[in-house]
Amino acid sequence: MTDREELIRIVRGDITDETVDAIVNAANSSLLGGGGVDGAIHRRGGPAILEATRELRATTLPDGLPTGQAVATTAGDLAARWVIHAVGPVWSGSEDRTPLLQNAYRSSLRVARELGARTLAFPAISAGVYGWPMDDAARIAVSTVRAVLSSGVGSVEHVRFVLFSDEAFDAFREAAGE
Ligand code: AR6
Repeated sequence: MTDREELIRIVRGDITDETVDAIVNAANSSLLGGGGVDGAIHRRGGPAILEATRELRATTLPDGLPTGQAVATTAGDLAARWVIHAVGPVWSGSEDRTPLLQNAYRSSLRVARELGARTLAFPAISAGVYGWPMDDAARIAVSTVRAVLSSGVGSVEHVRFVLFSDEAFDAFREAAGE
């Protein structure tokens, strides 16, 4: 097994069941919740997460969090220390927004590093409500995270992509070369 294979794992499941230092949320710019994985994280994590994001909106992020950026809060009742809220781009057929999706992953890893997080779980950012084709979303996710981890900088030792559907699981395994 290579170092790279030990760093990244592709698993099928519900990200709110993960026990990791930080769970990444596919949030929106409002940071005030939504459907999909965002809804699941807020439901399972309890009101402390919304309290924390409201506080961010009232202080440092009055206009919300721009696309491609990430910010951490408490993880409330989840089995994690932090939730890192990342905003992926809405998919567009007319404009290549790949750099914004890459930024959502890179920003999450940067925030994780600042926190000193060692283990991290990601969902398939932008591949649900935001409409990104799954195969492409998976390739961008895996290659971006690999590139950051292989630079060897920072605290993150293990990244789990936690995929909710067979389609997503298969796409990420393919992207990871498994
Ligand atoms: N665990 C892991 N993955 C999940 C879970 C879960 N519990 N629930 C859904 N997914 P989405 P987006 C998968 O729509 O496309 C929200 O309303 C889902 O099947 O959650 O970035 C936000 O507030 C899909 O593969 O995120 C934003 O408004 C993937 O997670 C908007 O949706 C991402 O789907 C963000 O859209």
